[in-house]
Amino acid sequence: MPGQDEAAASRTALRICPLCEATCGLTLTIEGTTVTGARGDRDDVFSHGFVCPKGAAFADLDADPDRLTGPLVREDGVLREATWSEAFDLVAARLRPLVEAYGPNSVGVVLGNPNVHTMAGALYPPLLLSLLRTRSLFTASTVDQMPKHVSSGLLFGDPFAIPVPDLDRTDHLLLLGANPLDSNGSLCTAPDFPGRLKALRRRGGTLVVVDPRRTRTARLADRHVPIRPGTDALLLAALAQVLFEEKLTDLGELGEWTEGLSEVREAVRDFTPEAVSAACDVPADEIRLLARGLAAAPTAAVYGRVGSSTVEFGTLANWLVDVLNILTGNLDRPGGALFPLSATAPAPRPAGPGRGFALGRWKSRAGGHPEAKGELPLAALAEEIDTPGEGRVRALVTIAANPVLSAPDGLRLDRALSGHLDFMVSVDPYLNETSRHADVVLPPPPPSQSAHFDFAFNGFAVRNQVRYTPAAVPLEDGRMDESEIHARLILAVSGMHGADPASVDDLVIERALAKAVATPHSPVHGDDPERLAAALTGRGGPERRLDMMLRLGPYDLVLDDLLAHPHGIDLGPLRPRLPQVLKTPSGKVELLPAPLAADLPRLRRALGERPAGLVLVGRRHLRSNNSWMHNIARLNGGSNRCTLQVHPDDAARLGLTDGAPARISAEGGALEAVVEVTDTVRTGVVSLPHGWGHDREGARTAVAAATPGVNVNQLLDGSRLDPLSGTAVLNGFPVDVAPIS
Ligand SMILES: Nc1nc2c(c(=O)[nH]1)N[C@H]1C(S)=C(S)[C@@H](COP(=O)(O)OP(=O)(O)OC[C@H]3O[C@@H](n4cnc5c(=O)[nH]c(N)nc54)[C@H](O)[C@@H]3O)O[C@H]1N2
Ligand SMILES: Nc1nc2c(c(=O)[nH]1)N[C@H]1C(S)=C(S)[C@@H](COP(=O)(O)OP(=O)(O)OC[C@H]3O[C@@H](n4cnc5c(=O)[nH]c(N)nc54)[C@H](O)[C@@H]3O)O[C@H]1N2
Ligand code: SF4
Ligand SMILES: [Mo]
Repeated sequence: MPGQDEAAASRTALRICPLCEATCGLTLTIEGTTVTGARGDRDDVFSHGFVCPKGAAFADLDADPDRLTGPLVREDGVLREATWSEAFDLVAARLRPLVEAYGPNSVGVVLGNPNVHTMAGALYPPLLLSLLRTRSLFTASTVDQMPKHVSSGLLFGDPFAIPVPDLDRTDHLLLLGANPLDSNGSLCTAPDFPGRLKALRRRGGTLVVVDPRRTRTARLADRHVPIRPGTDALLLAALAQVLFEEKLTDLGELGEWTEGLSEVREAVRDFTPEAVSAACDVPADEIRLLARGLAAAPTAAVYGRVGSSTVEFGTLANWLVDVLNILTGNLDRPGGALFPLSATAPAPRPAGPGRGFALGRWKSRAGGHPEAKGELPLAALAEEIDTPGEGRVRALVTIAANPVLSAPDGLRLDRALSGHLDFMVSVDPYLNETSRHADVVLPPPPPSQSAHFDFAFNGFAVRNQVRYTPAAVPLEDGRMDESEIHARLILAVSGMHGADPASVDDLVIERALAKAVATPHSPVHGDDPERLAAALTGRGGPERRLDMMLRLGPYDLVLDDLLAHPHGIDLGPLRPRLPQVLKTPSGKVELLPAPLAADLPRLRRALGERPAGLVLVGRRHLRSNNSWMHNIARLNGGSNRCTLQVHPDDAARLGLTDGAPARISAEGGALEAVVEVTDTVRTGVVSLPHGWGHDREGARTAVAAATPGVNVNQLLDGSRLDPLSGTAVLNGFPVDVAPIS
């Protein structure tokens, strides 16, 4: 009976959602080998059943008919289907000789956001980069969180020592430039962020939101401060100034682990509420109230994200966020901002001085931009390709990246990719605005066919926990696991083409164990690396590496523990970790590092600056994710549209009409978008989302192409950067808007 067969073929499987940083556990419904539905896993130890519309659309995303099913190679200018061995043969034949002829920096590597959402993206790029030895590394960090890495590097000596707000226990959250009700949170992994904010309000806590738009998050707050874009660093400096002036600083036990307090007091002296008020467009009295509220709360956390990062003073703002947490004694205490400890982090070293964090160790060839964390600004990628001269980037490897839409001046990059490269390879499931330029496209399988572990986000989670989900359905015939794609790519570009891809994992395991047995504080110190390697369990390289990392980690866990607990293992609330996390030369929190002090005069000059006209900010929509989810009909449309939001007063002044097109122009170019008149944006500010502009020929994303929208980053020419981090200024840049008659 067919009915019975169908029932027998229907089953469920667990899968951690890879679509945003919240890392919710999903229960997938599967018929045969097809995912037909997804709901929140109620037994997940961290997400407890939460799911958002993107996670609920997992089946549609997984089965998108526009996903590439096999590799493509370019022949006579046209991309055609190819076998995997043809594809890797071509990479080895074309890319390796360029490295040999022009040196390692002639190969650019671009790593995009989804690398932090795949196991392959966490496990393989470090080896790729160490074997290629290229300094031409560009990632999504320089259009996102690099200011945080730089400020953490300087303050704590470790760019990954990023404190996260203790959402579930804090009494007071001051949130700047983040809209977790739509983004579901970032550098603060918290499934059901909305529920956690509501719980904060319910237990009598206070939520303050600083955002030029009255976002869904702002609507939940006790107080919304509609700041003028780009001025968060001024506001935060004034908060610090008030704390000093009114003797509200109280470092508590942190005092012992901090140096430079009086220097900071001196540094913020000029930034009084009266001095910053006009630039921020926030009344001085209100700034004083904000500072007093922060100081008076039993526990509090200051947290800033994209809107205080991709701005002119991004690194200063990110630094001041932590300075305020320190001045109020809230860093590293329950209810404040704490450092998570993930299960795959190396076992903590004993406290003591470290090597610190160096900045600007080399500069980019064309623009002279200083490196940060080994990376060059993504905004400088096009000029590194199209500026002639020695050391020019001639070949590009893009992995899970769509810089034509995500970085400033996509048209220039478009031209650089099509006209100035000798070779390009993309690891991407789609043929989109960027990968359409590649000579070889290597598509990973849909997420249901991949295992999942959050190497990155467990380190930024509001609760220590660990979860692993093996692939929910077997790898389809003709597909290649993304880990194997990465391993074969590494072999092809490093002169080892044709070797067994398993040898890549063996090499990493060998290196890691050799280091661990020689490290005094490692749990395997003095042990025999060969015995340890033989003891690793797991089917295949990635699982064996996960097992190894767990064994070398802080919790005495092995892979089998994770397999025995499919809904995850809770490792408890965040705990204080100072001074152990510090790796500064002094072994202390260095409160006023020299590079930040040197950037303060620039901030001081901003006290007197006022934009003559409008400035533009971005926004995110709950049913979008950067550039690559507009191809899912269920997520596209409705309120998820690429409209220019304008305040009614500005619309009246400029003669703009709701629903009618307008022309937006800025230093990098001009665009046309439909106006949406709404008082959710403040006056003087317009908002256009990013990730749109799906009208390029040669891309294969039919649904997205039907409502393409425009690429907001085309308004930029790539020259506006936060100087310390090389991060593009994507928020708060000047634009002109006029009606189109
Ligand atoms: N104006 C403006 N610009 C912005 C932003 C903004 O707020 N405003 N935000 C910035 C931020 S925060 C970020 S992180 C960047 C993101 O910038 P990018 O990382 O360049 O872009 P994404 O759209 O996230 O997608 C990257 C690519 O990954 C592919 N992909 C999806 N899943 C997988 C997978 O499993 N494996 C592989 N190999 N590929 C996959 C997609 O098809 C897509 O081509 O954009 C930035 N750009
Ligand atoms: N639905 C959805 N979720 C996502 C993504 C997505 O594209 N869509 N992208 C993911 C990625 S890659 C990231 S990095 C995270 C980002 O997560 P969030 O940081 O929460 O992202 P946004 O929603 O862009 O929030 C930034 C806010 O800053 C405001 N803003 C702009 N300029 C300023 C300013 O100068 N000062 C202040 N105080 N505010 C300002 C904007 O109005 C906006 O509301 O989201 C992730 N989750
Ligand atoms: S909140 Fe993020 S992780 Fe959770 S279901 Fe939605 S997209 Fe997936
Ligand atoms: Mo991001």
